[in-house]
Amino acid sequence: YIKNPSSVGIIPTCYDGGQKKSGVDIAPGEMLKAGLATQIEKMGYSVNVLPDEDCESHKPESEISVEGSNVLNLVWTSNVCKAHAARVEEQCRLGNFALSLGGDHSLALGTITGSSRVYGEDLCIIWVDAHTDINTLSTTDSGNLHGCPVSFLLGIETHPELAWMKPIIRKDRFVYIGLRDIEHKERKIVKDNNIKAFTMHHVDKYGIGAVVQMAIDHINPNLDLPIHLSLDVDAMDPSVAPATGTPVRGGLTFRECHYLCEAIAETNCLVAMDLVEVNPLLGDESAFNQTVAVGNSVIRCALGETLL
Ligand code: 4U7
Ligand code: MN
Ligand code: MN
Ligand code: MN
Repeated sequence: YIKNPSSVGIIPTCYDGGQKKSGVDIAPGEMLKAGLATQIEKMGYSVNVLPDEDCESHKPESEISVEGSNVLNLVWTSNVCKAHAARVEEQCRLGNFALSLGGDHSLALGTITGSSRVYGEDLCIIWVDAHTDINTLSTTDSGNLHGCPVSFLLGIETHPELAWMKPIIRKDRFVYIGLRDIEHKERKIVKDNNIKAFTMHHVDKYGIGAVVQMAIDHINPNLDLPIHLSLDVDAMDPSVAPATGTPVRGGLTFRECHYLCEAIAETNCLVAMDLVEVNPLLGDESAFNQTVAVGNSVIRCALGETLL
């Protein structure tokens, strides 16, 4: 695969159907309005901003219900993510860095499927989040698909509607950082499937430097495999990134999250990134500006801005 891509494809998908709070769909527009593309260009990349996906056009006439599950918007989410996957795949095939802007985290069903079509079983995933997002259709209490993408990506859950995904993500090439809000049933799934996880407890105990090092050593010890970073802004502490739908106190500080992105940039293995769950409508104007700005800032860090 191409190390150090010189072009970035920004792929906005304003999807909010994986959860119930409106506003997460305007985040890509706000992040771009705040200057993201120009900022990345100033770093020396060529930038191609793709058009926003028309999520309304993917809305089915009627939704299906799943027996034993209160899941919402399964068909709609599937349709949107399938379209998004094709766009991520295309950027990866072109050798561009594929930057997905969400939208809620259900979008990862598409982002990671797209990159995995190109990089196959080599692909390593770093999932940075307060939450494990590993509910299945039967364990989800909220019915929100943004709490479920990991179970589909790792092949723990399937549904005919999502058969296009054909997940090929290896469980030993997947790692979590930043966890602090894990549901009971999710904890069992993480343990039963032996998924490597660094919670905030580990960040406190070892420090962010050692945690990122251990995470990278686990998935990519020889630094010869491509990495996809899926970053949920709620991984950061609500004092740093307040405008998000499911904030949890005790998160990554401003520097911890930036350090994490810098350390991943330093590997030269990063091929794709998702920045999701910014909801500009939650909180006042300063919370909104702060969250959009920090989202753009961690993206630039992951692209190497702060490295010498
Ligand atoms: B996010 C939750 F119940 N686990 O399933 C659920 F706590 O993408 C939260 O990480 C999911 O923001 C959070 O609804 C999804 C809840
Ligand atoms: Mn998430
Ligand atoms: Mn989260
Ligand atoms: Mn959230």
